Amino acid sequence: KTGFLSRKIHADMDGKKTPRGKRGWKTFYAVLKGMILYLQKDEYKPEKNLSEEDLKNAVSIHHALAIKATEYEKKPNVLKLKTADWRVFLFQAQSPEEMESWINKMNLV
Ligand code: I3P
Repeated sequence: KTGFLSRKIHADMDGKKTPRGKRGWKTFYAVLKGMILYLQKDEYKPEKNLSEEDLKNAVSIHHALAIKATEYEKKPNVLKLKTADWRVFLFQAQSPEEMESWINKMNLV
């Protein structure tokens, strides 16, 4: 699955709240491939390799849990992803259908 997702990092690897200055929203072209969610700066181009930045932003969704972020009311279509290493991300999808679809696909692996 691919599509645009805006990401907010809510908690870091230790489960602690992400510090101020690093809590902003950022839009990526997301590619869910196997157990990895790639968050790329630009739309995928087959002739181009992933940049170092893209690899750093990739998230393992093995043993992760995706749910609708019902408690987050500032933006619509936001899902919450908790990873196995205790990170927490918010992702805003482009429609309610897209959000549901991302949640289902993320929880499938
Ligand atoms: C954050 C940025 C986010 C905001 C967050 C701020 O600042 O303004 O948009 O989240 O608030 O800390 P920075 O870019 O300097 O990290 P919201 O959009 O959800 O308000 P928060 O700390 O209450 O999460």
